[in-house]
Amino acid sequence: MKNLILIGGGGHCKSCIDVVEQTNEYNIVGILDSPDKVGQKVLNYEIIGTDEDIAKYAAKGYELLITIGQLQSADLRKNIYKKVKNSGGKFATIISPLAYVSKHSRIGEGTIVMHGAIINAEVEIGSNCIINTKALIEHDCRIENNCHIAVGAVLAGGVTIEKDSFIGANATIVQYLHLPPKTFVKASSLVK
Ligand code: JB2
Repeated sequence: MKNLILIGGGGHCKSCIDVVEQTNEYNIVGILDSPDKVGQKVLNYEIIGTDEDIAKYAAKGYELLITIGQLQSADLRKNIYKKVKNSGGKFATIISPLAYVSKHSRIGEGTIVMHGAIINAEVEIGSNCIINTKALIEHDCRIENNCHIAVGAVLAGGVTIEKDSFIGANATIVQYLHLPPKTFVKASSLVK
């Protein structure tokens, strides 16, 4: 088992913990959050420090995963990503055993693919992304860094989502659309 530190101990963290536990690949050492939350627990895991401790755990060779969600802006996750990289930290890439991920796809570091997601052939997903529960990413899609594809969203074949974007729950993006950086798509939208 590899040691893992989670960064951010809110609602998204709970969903991430469930996915990490199902992989049977990681020992979750603890969570980093704000100073006032140190000592509290999220599910069975303790908040053991703050972002000031990232370098300490990176030096021990522990892997890290950002477990803060992303709705309006990617900035917080991007800043923490930089902090981990500057500390020489290694990101985990987490794939739920209950997801289907084509062997002909590529997934970047620090990205989590959650339960029930489907990632089809020739898909490329960047770093620091959330492919949330039951999202469907069809063939030949490209999702750049720091994107959140929320629960149940559907990307038809050949869609490109540029960096720092958010695709809301149950939204549908029709085939071969190319969406620019910082795109924000509201839940249940049909984008065509
Ligand atoms: O800079 C930070 C920081 N800022 C906020 N560093 C660290 N390590 N932690 C930080 N946090 C912590 O992130 C907050 O103290 C809080 O514990 C957590 C955010 O929790 P919250 O439940 O408010 O949001 P979330 O990002 O976990 O989940 C949102 O996004 C998900 C995608 C919710 O809207 C969920 O419902 C949604 N599924």
